[in-house]
Amino acid sequence: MAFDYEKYLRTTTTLWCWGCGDGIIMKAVLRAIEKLEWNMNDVAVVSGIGCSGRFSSYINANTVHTTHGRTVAYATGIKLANPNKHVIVVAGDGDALAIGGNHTIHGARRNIDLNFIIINNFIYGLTNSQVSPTTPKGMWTVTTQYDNIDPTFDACELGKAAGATFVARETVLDPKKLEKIFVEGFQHRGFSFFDIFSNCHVNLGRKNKMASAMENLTWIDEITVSKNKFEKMSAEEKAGKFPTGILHHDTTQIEYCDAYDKVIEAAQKHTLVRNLK
Ligand SMILES: Cc1ncc(C[n+]2csc(CCOP(=O)(O)OP(=O)(O)O)c2C)c(N)n1
Repeated sequence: MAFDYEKYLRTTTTLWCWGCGDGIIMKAVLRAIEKLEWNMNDVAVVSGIGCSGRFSSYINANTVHTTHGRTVAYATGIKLANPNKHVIVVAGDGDALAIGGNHTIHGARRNIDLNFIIINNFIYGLTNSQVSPTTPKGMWTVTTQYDNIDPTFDACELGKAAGATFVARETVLDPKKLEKIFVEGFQHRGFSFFDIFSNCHVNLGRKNKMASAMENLTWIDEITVSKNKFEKMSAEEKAGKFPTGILHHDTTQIEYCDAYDKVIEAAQKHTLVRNLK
C-alpha cells in the first residue's frame, strides 16, 4: 500500500521548485517517524529560514519556523523544557554552517538530544544563489561572479570534531538509505548530525552546467562514495569526494538533558554536581 504522507502534512501543496530534493528528504523523515511509531504530539520540528525552512510549515507537528541561523538555539530551549519530546531540526547549509555555524558547534559540543538535519544543496537557495560554506571551489554564484575561491567545508568532519555523537551523510539519490539513517539517528540519544546532499539545479545548477535536476544529481553521485569504499581510497582519490553512511556513532557520552538533571538535583540538595552520589 502506498505510504500515506498526507497523514503527516498540513497541506499537500508544497512550494519547492520542480525536482527539488527537499521533498525527498521530508518524505524520508516522515517514513522514519512512522517506523518509530512516534506520536506527532511528541514531535517538534524546528526549521530556519530558506527553502529548507519550509519543513516546519508543511509537517503537522509542534513546529517553529525560526530565524536564519538560530535553529539550534530554539531547539535547545524546546528540548530542555520538554526532554521527552523528539526534536527534529532542519537547516540549510548556509543556515547551519554560515550564519548559524556557532550554534551548530555548541549544540554538538553539548551533545543535546537533537536530530539536526542539514539540507546541503551547496548554495543559498531561497535567496537566489549566494555562496555558502559548502559551495565547491570553482563554482559560480551571484556573490562569487569570477568563481568561488573558498575551500569547501566538510560538515560531517565539523560535527564530529565539535562533539556530535552520531554523524551521518546521505544523498537524495537513495531515499531508502536516507530513511534508514534517519531511523538509526533518531533513536540515538545525543546530538545526531545529518549532512544530506540535495540538488538545487535552479540556483546552483543553472550557472554551473547542471541546469536540470538529473544533471545536478549526477554530480552529487560523482562526489559521493560509500564509507567502506572511501576508507580504501588513496588520499589523491579522496580529494573532492565525500563519504556516505554512518560516519561516527559514540554511545559513551552523557546527553545534555541528562547532565542538566544532575544540576537540578544538585540545586535541590544545595550541593554541587560533583558531590552527588
Ligand atoms: C538574519 C538573516 N539574514 C539573512 C536573511 C536572508 N536569507 C533568507 S534565506 C537565506 C539563505 C538560505 O540559504 P540556506 O540556509 O543554505 O537554505 P536553503 O534556502 O538553501 O534551503 C538568506 C540569506 C534572513 N532571512 N535573515
